[in-house]
Amino acid sequence: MNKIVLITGATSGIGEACAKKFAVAGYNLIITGRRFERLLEIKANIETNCPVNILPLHFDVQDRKVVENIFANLATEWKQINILINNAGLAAGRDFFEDADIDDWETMLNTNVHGLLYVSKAVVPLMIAQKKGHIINMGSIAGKEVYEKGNVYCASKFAVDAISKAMRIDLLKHNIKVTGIHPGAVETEFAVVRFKGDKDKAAATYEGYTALTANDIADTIFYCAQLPEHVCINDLVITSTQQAGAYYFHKNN
Ligand code: NDP
Ligand code: 8X3
Repeated sequence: MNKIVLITGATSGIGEACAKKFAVAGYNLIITGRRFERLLEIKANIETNCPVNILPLHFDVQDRKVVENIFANLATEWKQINILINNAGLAAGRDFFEDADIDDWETMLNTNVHGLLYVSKAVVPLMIAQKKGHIINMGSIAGKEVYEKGNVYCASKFAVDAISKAMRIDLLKHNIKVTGIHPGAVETEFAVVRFKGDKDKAAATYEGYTALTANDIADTIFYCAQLPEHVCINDLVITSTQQAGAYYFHKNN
């Protein structure tokens, strides 16, 4: 059986690009997200070009019981997960601390932190049983530097950074690699989600410079996943050439 990669948040953006990249390399895929129609479309699209098996699982990573059930009932042939890409995540709103909506804060913490923990807790035993594995956690430049109006999104990604470091230490004895990927601005549906469908505000996020693309991040993740068994990229920060850190952009005139 080909190697299996599980990608959360594969219905758009970075996750979808990872699905395509790994499928071209012959990996079987477990792709997840809440939008089932999108998962089915992506599966059909990939299957027309690549001879791989794809299991679409639609669930909300915030729902602990559902996550536990889905992985407890995974068919045996899908249990040998080699790589987990914990990518599902979002920013909800971009507001000063005093104006921000507590529901948005809860959504971000429940998705970016709790969701990543629930999926990891379900998948880690499957990797321990194989005596190897690779977990790739999607952090952010927002998990390295706090910026104005980033408050709880930044906190959630700082948590991902800390969890990645903690996993790397605790899972060392199980031969499980842990890699944290921390991109700057990537042009995906991220900004549309953050600004709750306001396409003008979303477009402004990427104005005046060439942002990273989802494919840039998928290529980087794929590189990390292809290294020899004894090599583990721990932590990788990646930005557009026109971005340096969370604040500094060199925009076109
Ligand atoms: P997209 O909005 O394009 O993709 C987000 C993905 O996450 C979708 O597939 C979405 O699926 C899934 N998702 C969101 N919430 C849930 C949930 N509750 N349960 C299950 N799946 C969920 O954005 P990106 O591709 O840009 O984002 C991917 C990751 O990269 C996120 O963790 C984001 O924080 C991170 N990131 C993004 C950057 C950027 O500038 N774009 C930069 C740095 C990090 P669905 O809606 O179908 O559930
Ligand atoms: C997404 C990148 O700079 O909007 O994580 O926080 S940023």
